[in-house]
Amino acid sequence: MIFKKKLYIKGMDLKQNNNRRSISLIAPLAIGFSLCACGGSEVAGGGPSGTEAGNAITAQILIANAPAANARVKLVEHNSLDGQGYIATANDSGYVTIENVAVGSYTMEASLNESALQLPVDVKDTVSDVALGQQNLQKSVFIGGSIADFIGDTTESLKNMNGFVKFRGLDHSAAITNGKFEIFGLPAGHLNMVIIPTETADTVKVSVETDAGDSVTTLKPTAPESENETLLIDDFEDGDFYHRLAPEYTNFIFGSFGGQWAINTDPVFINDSSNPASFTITPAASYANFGSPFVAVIQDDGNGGKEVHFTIEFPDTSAYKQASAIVKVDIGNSGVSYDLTPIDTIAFEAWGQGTAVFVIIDATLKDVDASLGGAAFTIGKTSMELTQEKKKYKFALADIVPNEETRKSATTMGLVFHSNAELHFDNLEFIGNDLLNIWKLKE
Ligand SMILES: [Ca+2]
Ligand SMILES: [Ca+2]
Repeated sequence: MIFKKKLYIKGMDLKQNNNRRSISLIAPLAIGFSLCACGGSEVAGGGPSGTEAGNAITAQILIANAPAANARVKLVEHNSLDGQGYIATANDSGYVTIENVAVGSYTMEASLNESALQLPVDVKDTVSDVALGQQNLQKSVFIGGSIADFIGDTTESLKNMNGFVKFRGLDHSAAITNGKFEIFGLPAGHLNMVIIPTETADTVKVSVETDAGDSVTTLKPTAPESENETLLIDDFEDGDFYHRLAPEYTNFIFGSFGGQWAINTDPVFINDSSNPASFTITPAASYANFGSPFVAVIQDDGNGGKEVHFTIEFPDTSAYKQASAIVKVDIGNSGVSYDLTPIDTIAFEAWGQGTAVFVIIDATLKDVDASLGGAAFTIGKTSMELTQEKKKYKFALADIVPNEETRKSATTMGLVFHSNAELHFDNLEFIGNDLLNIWKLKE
């Protein structure tokens, strides 16, 4: 069941706006509709209109994929609140035809027993037919209960209000008595509901999204869909080896902050051509670069910004089968784990050549076999084939680390390589809710 609440109250307050009665809203619509002069005309289901001039709306109404004989069909102007319109009945084969329909926008509702459907129908001219094809009835929807509960408004006058509930474009209405109402047999889908008090208050409009068979008693205003926030972890524009939040949320210790980027290799040798166990990283990274070898691989992105960009060549793989390299960032302080629960999705741009494995690591894990090296601390991973074209990756944290408890302790994330590669990398983002809590709860 999906609820989307679009509630507004005309004027500011239901209690105080006594002057603007609902009739002022309803009347123009009612007048507009009366020009249609079509209410109540019943057209039996049957064949096409032959040589007669005029349009026809045709459909075959089904229930569980069988003809819905005698289904009641009504065509109501889509903004209308009075439920008046064209009426027809499906024949034994479920076919229904409504002829000579005035130009306009309508909602077609079909119903049979406890099933119903609604369809928007646009009639653009008075000569072209509108064929709606086969349409299946679905279990209808119930809306009811207490108006105050339904719209989540505890205003006193609403609790005991009297009035009517109506639906735009549909022939459904119900009385509200002492704040209570019940409507059965509504077609599933988007329902534009209007609450019209008999006195002392303005109309209230709500739109309700329903699925077949729903029983709706509240719009659940307390649970609006929370907007996800996106937190940029690093875009490398500052050219340093800390992620963007490191200076604020990590400690300055041993001459530097946490939240550091690094490239680590196993075996540990880099750019030593005399050592057969050495990796070659280009541009050449060394500890001479401002204290971190990582700074060297932050390069111009060709569009006025910066990105991580390097190639890595592995040592002789016949001698070092287990060789690996990782580009990684500590989430916070070195050696401290963080609860990643606020993260829904981890996103970044990556492209280049070769295979990378995106990993999440908890280096605080104790019960691991030290001989396995850093890989033993991996709590989640997913493989990615780098493409020549820039690509935005989005990984749901729950997919990478399915165990909820495991997500609560992580130190590091990064990309692991097991063979030669070229990597472009930029714009690491966390997407979720209350993302700063990852760090704040550790303060
Ligand atoms: Ca960038
Ligand atoms: Ca940075």
